[in-house]
Amino acid sequence: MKFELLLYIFSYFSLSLLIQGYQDLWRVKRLKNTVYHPPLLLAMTRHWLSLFIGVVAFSSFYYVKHLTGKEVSIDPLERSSQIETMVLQSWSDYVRNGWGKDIYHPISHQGNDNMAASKEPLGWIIVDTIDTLLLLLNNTQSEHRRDQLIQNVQLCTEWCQKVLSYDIDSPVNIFETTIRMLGGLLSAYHLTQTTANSTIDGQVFLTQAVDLAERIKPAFYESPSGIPYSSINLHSGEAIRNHVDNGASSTAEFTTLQLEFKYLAYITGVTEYWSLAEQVYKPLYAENDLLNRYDGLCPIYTIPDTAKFHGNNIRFGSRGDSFYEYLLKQYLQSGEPIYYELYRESIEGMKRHLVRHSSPSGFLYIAEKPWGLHNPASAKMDHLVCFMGGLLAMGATEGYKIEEARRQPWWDSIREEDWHLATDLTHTCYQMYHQTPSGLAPEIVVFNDKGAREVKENGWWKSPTGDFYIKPLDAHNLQRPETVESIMFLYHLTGDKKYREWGAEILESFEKNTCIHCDDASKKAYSSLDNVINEPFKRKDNVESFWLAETLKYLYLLFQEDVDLKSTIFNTEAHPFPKMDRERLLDLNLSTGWSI
Ligand code: DMJ
Repeated sequence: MKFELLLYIFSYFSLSLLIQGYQDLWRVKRLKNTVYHPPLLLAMTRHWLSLFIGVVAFSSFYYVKHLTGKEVSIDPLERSSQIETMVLQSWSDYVRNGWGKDIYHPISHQGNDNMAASKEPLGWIIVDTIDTLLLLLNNTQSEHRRDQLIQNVQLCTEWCQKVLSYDIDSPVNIFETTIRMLGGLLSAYHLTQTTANSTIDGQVFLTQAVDLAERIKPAFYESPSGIPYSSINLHSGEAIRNHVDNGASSTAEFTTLQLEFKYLAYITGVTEYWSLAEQVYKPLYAENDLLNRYDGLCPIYTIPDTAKFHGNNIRFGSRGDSFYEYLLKQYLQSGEPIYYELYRESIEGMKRHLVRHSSPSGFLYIAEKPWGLHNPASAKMDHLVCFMGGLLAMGATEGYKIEEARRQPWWDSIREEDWHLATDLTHTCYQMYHQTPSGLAPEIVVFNDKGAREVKENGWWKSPTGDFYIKPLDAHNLQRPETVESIMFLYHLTGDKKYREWGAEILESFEKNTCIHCDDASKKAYSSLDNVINEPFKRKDNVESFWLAETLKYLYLLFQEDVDLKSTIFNTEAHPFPKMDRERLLDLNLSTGWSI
């Protein structure tokens, strides 16, 4: 704020200097009509100098106002306790008014429901949140909050012991159930085994995880290609095709099960979990000639029976995103080189076909190819794509701090290029928050890019810099994590406090514009937003489990010290797993079971 005021004053003076210089110039020019007349030269110099100062001052002002962060306090301890309070408020509201339900409406406290059609709970919110509570428990400086956290972890543990049963007689989505439930149980188990707090016995989480995995397992045996259909009945083991899209499964869905099943194989020694999860890749790459015909970029649907792609829609947003994420993360988790090579191919494909820039600021974004690789791009980008900043940064550095990574023998110009894409994309995603009136990003934006096909229509909201638009139906905010996820990775890989400032600014916007009962600490909770543009920002009466599992967790990690990204791999739902030990992998005979 102070800096902005200074720039205002500076701009004012340079403007008056400019006017004065212009008057002098005019006066002297009228007197002597020669360019070499000394007073004329002086007046001209004054004129051009003031013009130059003015331009610099105005552009700095513009830059400060639209492209950099607002001044926010970034005391990490203060921020950590703020986030602990937000987690506990959001969570306690759920415990009071929605306990045990998979779907929760924080405004009405009504219409609570469960994910499975049979109405039995899967533990959607409870299981997804346990490791966030454990993480806070291990780091909080407050005695009072520590007690609250212990009580709540115990509550969850008891619920998992006494109430939770995955013997559910109705279909559930394999991907969502794996990343949230299997992932949540495994990371809860991992954290209870490795943290100082031994009061929690995490065995129940592993028992439930094994039971759930056994119930999902038949899905891998059902289709001729080994690619699972999209759902499975957890009681009968019947796998069920997607009812729409010609029975196609989302490509990102069956390629986002591997970290969880491989980690389970690593804990239990059951190699079947490993090989089943891995079996999807060979047919996918072979049947589609994915590296040659598609440059490593997948259309978002695949027919499970044939392993062939369905349609031409290629994007890093919904249904495409975590295919790329799990290629890299499998390499980081187990060190299998094939997955880095495949990731590399995809990223090079992305650079060749999808990386573009907006006008006028040149924000880097990842475009879509809805009509196939060799047809025009669309300038639309889902907020979901914003995880790519963190992923590219991790792919370049493998979790080493950037300066250290640059000294490694494997560092090269390609990684340097990936690194720059990572920082530029994260900046773009930050702008998607910074430029809206609520300070929160919408679900989807369309970039101002004449070279990409997306016709601007009346009624689209235009960002202050003019770089992106928001369509009325895309203006909601589900409290998604992807931008703060990338910001968290970039902070710990660089130590650059700018990232904490960005994170603090976004945190403030969540705090201010997604709270409900905002002034009553005993009832305060948080909810999604209907619209990030029009004030007052209307709440949506909906909270997704990833608000507690991911968004608040990544924000919390942003303000912790010494987060070791070399030894932790976050699944796509932000559940942390440990990097696998090579010796143990060899002992258990767990290794890549296929080649290209
Ligand atoms: C999460 O459930 C996972 O990150 C998934 O991969 C896609 N995104 C949502 C949160 O936005």
